[in-house]
Amino acid sequence: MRKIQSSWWVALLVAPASAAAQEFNLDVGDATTFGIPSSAYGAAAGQAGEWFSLNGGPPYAFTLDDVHGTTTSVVTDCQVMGNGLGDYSSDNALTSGDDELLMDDLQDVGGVGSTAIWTFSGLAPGAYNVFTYAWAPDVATYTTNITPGGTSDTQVSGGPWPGGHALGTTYALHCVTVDSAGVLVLEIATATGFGSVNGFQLVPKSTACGGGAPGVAFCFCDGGGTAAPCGNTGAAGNGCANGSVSAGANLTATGAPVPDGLVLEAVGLVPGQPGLYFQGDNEINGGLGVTFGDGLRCAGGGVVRLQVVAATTAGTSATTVDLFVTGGITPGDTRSYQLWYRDPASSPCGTGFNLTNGVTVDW
Ligand SMILES: [Ca+2]
Ligand SMILES: [Ca+2]
Ligand SMILES: [Ca+2]
Repeated sequence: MRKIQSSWWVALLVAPASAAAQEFNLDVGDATTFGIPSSAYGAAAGQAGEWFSLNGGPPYAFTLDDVHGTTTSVVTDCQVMGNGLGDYSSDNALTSGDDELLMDDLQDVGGVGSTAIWTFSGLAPGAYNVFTYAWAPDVATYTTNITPGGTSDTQVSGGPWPGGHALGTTYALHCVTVDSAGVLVLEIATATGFGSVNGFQLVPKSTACGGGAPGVAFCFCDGGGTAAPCGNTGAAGNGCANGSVSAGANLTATGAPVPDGLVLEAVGLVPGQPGLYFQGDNEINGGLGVTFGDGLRCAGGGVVRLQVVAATTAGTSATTVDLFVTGGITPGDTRSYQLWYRDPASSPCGTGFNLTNGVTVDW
């Protein structure tokens, strides 16, 4: 059971100032027991800076300070439909430190059927990564749905404490484009038990949501960089020639990097043979790669094995895992990708394996 912990507030009007900086760290449902996190705390977004307290229950009407501690002209409002309550806190036994200060206090959205409509007004137009913390410290089965206004992009969040922030468990992540009206709306609805809103982070993006090419290809075995291991040069833009495709295999990235829409796709593989999609922190040898098996290894450093996928009879494959989660990505990271694949019967150089070109993605 939950109950209201602190009374409603009347917002204090603060003089508006700069509209330039639009990075916000917001702690919702602040209780005396669990104050705001330290300014060193970046949470899931990796965005350190001042945390601003949104407390007192609906309508949570405040004029926000940004992460630099500067008062902005951005104001918040929260309207609740259903049996929504107010501030609530519960000391989850597994949370501590700054995680606890953000997550162990929250807005109780209410029982199933209740929705909290959060509105942020006065934002600078542009694309934002919006982190909505929605996790119940008291009951692991409680879950919350988060949907940006005017969209059907609902994400669910909740579950046992994962030991740190995890997409889909402690938070939802949406890329939202704010137009010239400067308004961001989030509809936060109870999915099971009681819904929770622990806080928000708004992180401006330098690129549009889902716009542009999500990855940049590099490290080609086409004679323009590191030489093919045994004269098995591939076509322009591809990896080295394999036993099935003399042009070599090609890797591309499609979809939106954030939150979780990115897919890696390869063509020109040896039909039916498995390949390992992997991630590295760096482009090797200045992006030219080094000889490895029948091909060039292009991505390296902090290697993460993402997924093993068998090529189709047409010599194609694609990832199906969530690359954001599997790769342990924080928005703003740059990572390089490549596919290592088997060529056991027809390997031109006799090593039995080969690789695609590399692709680098700015998340
Ligand atoms: Ca707090
Ligand atoms: Ca705790
Ligand atoms: Ca909180």
